[in-house]
Amino acid sequence: MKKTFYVTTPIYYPSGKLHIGNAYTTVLCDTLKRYKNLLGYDTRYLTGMDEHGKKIEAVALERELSPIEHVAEIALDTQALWQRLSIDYDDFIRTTEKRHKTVVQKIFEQLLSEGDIYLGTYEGYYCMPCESFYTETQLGDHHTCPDCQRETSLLEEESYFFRLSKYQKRLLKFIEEHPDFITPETRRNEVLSFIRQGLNDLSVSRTTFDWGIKVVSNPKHVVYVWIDALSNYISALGYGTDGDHMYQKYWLGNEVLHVVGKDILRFHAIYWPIMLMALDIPITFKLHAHGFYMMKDGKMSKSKGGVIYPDTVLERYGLDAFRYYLLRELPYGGDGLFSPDAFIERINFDLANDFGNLLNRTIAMVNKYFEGQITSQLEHTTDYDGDLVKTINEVKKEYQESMDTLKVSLAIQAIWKLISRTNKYIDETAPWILAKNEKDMKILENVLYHLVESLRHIGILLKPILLEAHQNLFSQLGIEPNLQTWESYEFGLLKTVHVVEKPTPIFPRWDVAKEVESLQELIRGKKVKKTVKIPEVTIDDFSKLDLRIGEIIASKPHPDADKLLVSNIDIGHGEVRQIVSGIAQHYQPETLIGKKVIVVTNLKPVKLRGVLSEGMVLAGSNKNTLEIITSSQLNPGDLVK
Ligand code: ME8
Repeated sequence: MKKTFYVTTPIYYPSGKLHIGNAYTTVLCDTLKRYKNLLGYDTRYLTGMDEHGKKIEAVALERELSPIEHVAEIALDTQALWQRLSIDYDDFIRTTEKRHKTVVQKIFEQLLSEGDIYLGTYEGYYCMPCESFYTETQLGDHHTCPDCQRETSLLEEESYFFRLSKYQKRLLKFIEEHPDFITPETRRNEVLSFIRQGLNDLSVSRTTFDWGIKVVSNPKHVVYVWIDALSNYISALGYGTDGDHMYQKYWLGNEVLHVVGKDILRFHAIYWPIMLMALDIPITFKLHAHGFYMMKDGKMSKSKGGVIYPDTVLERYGLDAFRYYLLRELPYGGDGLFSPDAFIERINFDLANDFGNLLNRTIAMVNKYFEGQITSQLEHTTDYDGDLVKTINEVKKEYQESMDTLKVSLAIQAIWKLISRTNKYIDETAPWILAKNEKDMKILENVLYHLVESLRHIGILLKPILLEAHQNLFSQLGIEPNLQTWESYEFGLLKTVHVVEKPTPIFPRWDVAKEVESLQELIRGKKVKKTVKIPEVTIDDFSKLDLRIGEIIASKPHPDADKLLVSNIDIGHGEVRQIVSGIAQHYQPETLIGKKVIVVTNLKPVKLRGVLSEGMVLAGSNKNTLEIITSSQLNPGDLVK
């Protein structure tokens, strides 16, 4: 039977578009899953969205959407993003799903009936964006939030509390007895010292909003974020239901890993294991809390801007460049900078020069000297073969040790050690000199064989990391699938080589100054200057539009959207159209009556927030104002050309 590996990301808040920080954790877990697959594990990867809470409700309201509409939209966007990043997740849980709610309600009632949860009152300073209560001593000057520096408000409410204090000793003992439960070690120490200071009982319900999972036995309360959110790791496996085979297989299987950022370490290292203890569920997971990617100007936040979004980077530089940078640049245990300069330089140096060139040169030489085909010629040795093979073997060990301890950046550095060693092997053996002498042809063939064989090993190690480039490498070198496996990581298994005729570079080199500037503009939130012109249209394209004068005969606010007005417009020849326009912030409906406007009459009808719109009214705008284009002399039905 295969060993099992269950890996999870945090479930992200749909409070805005996901940024590269969120993408980092998701890519990291994807890489770990692919690594375990390479080793032959049976893997399961869970990610998802944490969709409840006051803040999400507020963001939805701001967008004039219901919370469920808002979260559904972000969940779709997020899944589309993960698809673009080739994230190989097996399940995407949303906390608004029934399968999750049922489990949370069951867990809450069980904790309540066993006395681990009790009813009390809570008073504290509440920060809405952070969804956290603080005591007065934790606040900054002017009662501001210690995390985000925004204003807090003093709230008192009835709340259920979870008896963390009861489990303090047991948790401490558990962590002390399991030295690798929390990594890195510095995080483990932080958790230990936090617990030693004493745990306060935790408020786990709210009555001040209702966008959450209701407490079954007291529905004026909703379950407050952490019991709801943390349960996702087992609700997604069907825990507590009849269909719990995934729970049996993966939670009670061989390896369970929660990967989180340092920001939510405490919740996962303290609340979650205590919840499991109270529920009598085995703590099978290990917890890894990584550091943060920062922007030059500070922290990334979904709501504050000044961040960089994965889609824009992906679109321009491609999947592998983005994955490579994320995984390579964040040091184990520490924070890292997302810097445009370093990003472009890594693509140019590591990917295009060191790696891409090695592949290109190797293929070019096999074509030039042997018409694309060579066989193993191990008896025609050079002085450098031994050291190259030694590096191939050493690097495998280093890579495996690093991956097993979640030091992915170090694993990548090990691969680049082999890439450098292979590049050096070209300099040492100087194939172009060997090629000058007929008697050295066998040695030359042996040298090229070593290069291809080394690249094959590099390809195997890159499988979890560079998803397109490793396939490209195997196909350009003509490596069969059975020699792309972990089991085939052994020098000499390749017997014959037949490379493509024309190598295609796998990573383009970029102009550093130009790219850095456009990345910086993206970060500042500006659109990159378009180098393409606005596309031209012909007179035939233009004449497809039917533009006519229309007279507004009635107008009223849209029943469900503050920004929209619904108008009835006479477009001549006895025809009246209903048209919805986004002009409510600029016009009172009654002031529009009698205005003669330009209407696009042959626009396909659509429903805008449930109201049919059969055309469009033309308006001009700049950053200060918006104005409907009107006519004084013309009449309804007159053509505009
Ligand atoms: O905390 N660098 O959701 P969230 C690296 N819903 N990783 C980063 C990052 C950065 N700058 N910023 C965010 C929540 N992350 C809760 C989780 S889990 C039961 C509930 C990553 O949307 C990192 O993994 O705020 C961090 O822990 C997570 O996104 C926070 O995501």
